[in-house]
Amino acid sequence: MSTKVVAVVGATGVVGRQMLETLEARNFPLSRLVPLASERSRGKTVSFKGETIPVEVLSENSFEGIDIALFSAGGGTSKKYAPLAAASGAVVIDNSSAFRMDPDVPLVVPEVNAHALKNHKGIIANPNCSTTQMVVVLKPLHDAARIRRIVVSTYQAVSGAGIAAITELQEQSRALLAGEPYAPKVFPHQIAFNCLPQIPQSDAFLDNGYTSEEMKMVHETRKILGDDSIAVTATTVRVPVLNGHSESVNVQTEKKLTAAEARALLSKAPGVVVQDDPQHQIYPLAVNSTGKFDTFVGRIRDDISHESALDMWIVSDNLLKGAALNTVQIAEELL
Ligand code: NAP
Ligand code: 3JN
Repeated sequence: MSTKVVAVVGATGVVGRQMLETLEARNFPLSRLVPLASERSRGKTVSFKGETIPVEVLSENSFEGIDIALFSAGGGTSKKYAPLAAASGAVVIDNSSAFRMDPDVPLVVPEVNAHALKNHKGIIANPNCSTTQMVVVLKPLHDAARIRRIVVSTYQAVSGAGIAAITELQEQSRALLAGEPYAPKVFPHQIAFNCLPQIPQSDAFLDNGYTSEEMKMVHETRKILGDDSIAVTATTVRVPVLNGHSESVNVQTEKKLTAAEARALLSKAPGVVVQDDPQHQIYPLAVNSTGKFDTFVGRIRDDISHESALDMWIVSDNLLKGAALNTVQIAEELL
């Protein structure tokens, strides 16, 4: 297998650092790693495979000689630099929402629609974390029984909102337990000991009353499963968990699928681990998902309110399968 020159744009960020760790952990065949970030990171270094590598400041000339560019530096940076990288001959795998719904850009979860990669034109999009962990579980159910409607509520960890959000949960929890005040800076309300039904925290609600995160789940799920007729409604909630997104998912299918049948299908599904023994209090937990490559599903049960629907609980490391790991898996598929 040939080795590649790989650039990571946003290498100093929460997701970028996970990308470096994932490339290393999976022994991705690279001949050179080029970590890129903003002017703020001038002089910084990253560690990779025991080496200390200087961070380079992103510029229009950063992509000469780059084979694969993994982007995780926000939508604005992707919109400006991903087309330049592609024009220089790199294949871009972009972790932002900038190109996800572009009909010319494949939106890929390898276990679900790796086939979409063959039509790429230099830019490939990585889905939103909440969508990724859901579709990796729903794909085998859709293939077996055709999903007609999904009702999902998410319980999203603060790590999805970056380093400042992680710090805010930690510091606010300590302050409140000590009886001291702590004014929110990142989130619009107290996040410690609370749940906030607004993701992302900075965006206005849309005219239809949903948030952009909720509408990402609607549109991205349909694109990845390749079926615009699936009805999807989502409520996305930030919870005081450091890492690992959890989801309560209700799935209505055209053909009746029992919980036992779903469990059997999911036990064979790639990237999925069934943890479903409620009598022994075994079900997926966010704290156990951290650092794991798999997506966990449990509490699988027949919906007592509908003759052809199932309920389940899906958990994954939002920084890994939700972001860095899926991006690296796409790069592995390209090889
Ligand atoms: P973060 O911790 O704030 O890191 C941002 C990274 O982007 C840093 O490396 C930063 O460099 C770099 N950056 C920012 N502006 C830049 C610019 N103008 N030029 C070059 N580099 C720039 O954020 P994060 O949590 O890692 O998230 C990064 C992005 O990943 C998000 O904006 C989002 O698009 C995507 N994301 C996707 C998912 C998903 O669901 N798939 C989840 C989380 C995040 P400096 O250190 O130099 O500032
Ligand atoms: O909040 C989360 O749990 C996931 C956050 C994802 C995110 C954060 C900032 C910008 C995204 C994303 O991937 O959808 C973006 C973006 O729109 O690129």
